[in-house]
Amino acid sequence: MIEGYELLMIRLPLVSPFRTSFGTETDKECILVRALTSDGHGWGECVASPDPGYSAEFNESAWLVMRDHLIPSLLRDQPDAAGSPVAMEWVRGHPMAKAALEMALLDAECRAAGVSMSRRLGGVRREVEVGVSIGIQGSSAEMVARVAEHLEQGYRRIKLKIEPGADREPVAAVREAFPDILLSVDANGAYGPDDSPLFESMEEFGLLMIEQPLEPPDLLGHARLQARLRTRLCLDESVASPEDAVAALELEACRIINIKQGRVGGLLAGIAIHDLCREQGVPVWCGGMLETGIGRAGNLALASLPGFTLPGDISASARYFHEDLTEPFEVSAEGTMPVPTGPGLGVEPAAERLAAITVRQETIRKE
Ligand code: OSB
Ligand code: MG
Repeated sequence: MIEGYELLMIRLPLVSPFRTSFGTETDKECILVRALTSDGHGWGECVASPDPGYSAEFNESAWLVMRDHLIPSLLRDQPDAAGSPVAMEWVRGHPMAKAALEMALLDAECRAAGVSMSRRLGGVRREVEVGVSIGIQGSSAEMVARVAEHLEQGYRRIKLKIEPGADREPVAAVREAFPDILLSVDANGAYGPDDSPLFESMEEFGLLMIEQPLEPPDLLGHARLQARLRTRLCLDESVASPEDAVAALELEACRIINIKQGRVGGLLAGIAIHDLCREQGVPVWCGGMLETGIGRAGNLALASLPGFTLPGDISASARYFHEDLTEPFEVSAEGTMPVPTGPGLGVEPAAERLAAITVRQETIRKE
């Protein structure tokens, strides 16, 4: 039985500011959820940020919709983890809030059954290939230096954030310094329909993909751009559900999909997108949202599924935090990370550490 949920707002300083086309983050501030069940507890991490810059959700909206709408539905309907998306379906939108609650139920069930999350989701790998996402830097020279550091650490794929005014030049500099690496760019929707010449001019860099060049709702624009390019487009923000993935593939708006469990409404929805893409021979990879060790453990479990054939944005704890919330995740010299094998997510935040970074807490219990 689901007895309640605990909501925790936490704040962790980032080792360095992370700049994207939609803003700069200096701290990781997010909601952790703990499902309290008669069989024990389970953790989930909500990938929303303080501001609605990446998508419409943000921490306060997620907190309220969980507290006042989603959790009361789960307490009333008492679904198992697999049934939780249906119990939450009446609430329109809010995929990140829903995903966090589902993750906590999955973790609780897996822990109680002594099964790892990877196994539960259908994972087939014990370790996954990982990449790193590098924020916009002050200069091309700094960008090249950041890339060099991460290549030395073993990362298998480098992704550069770009925005108008910080695109061709830093990418050209990195490509010149490292002619053979797997290199991609992510615009977080910062460009418009008039920017196809820019992307055509970047064909010469042999990019692995261009992630989310245009605004999220613009599937038609992505389809038109993809038709003009050899370089593959990858959608992130545009795919907020399995139905969006069906539409994107049918419209040929992309040739690769970035799967983030939070953005698509949960790990189970992530599996649905994975399965669809696998049937159609479309590569997928696991995106990231600067998660703490809890969310990272979920990402590793998801990335262990067979269709995740490109390195994910799953980097070492040290790339994000001086001290993670869980045991630190590390990247091997070969650019891989082990998939947790313990029950559930396979991680448990240390109570003292958690208390030190919690800025707000509320528990919602079954009456
Ligand atoms: O667009 O993939 C993105 C981080 C926050 C919000 C959006 C994105 C990102 C990243 C970082 O690129 C991925 C990570 O290392 O977690
Ligand atoms: Mg992205």
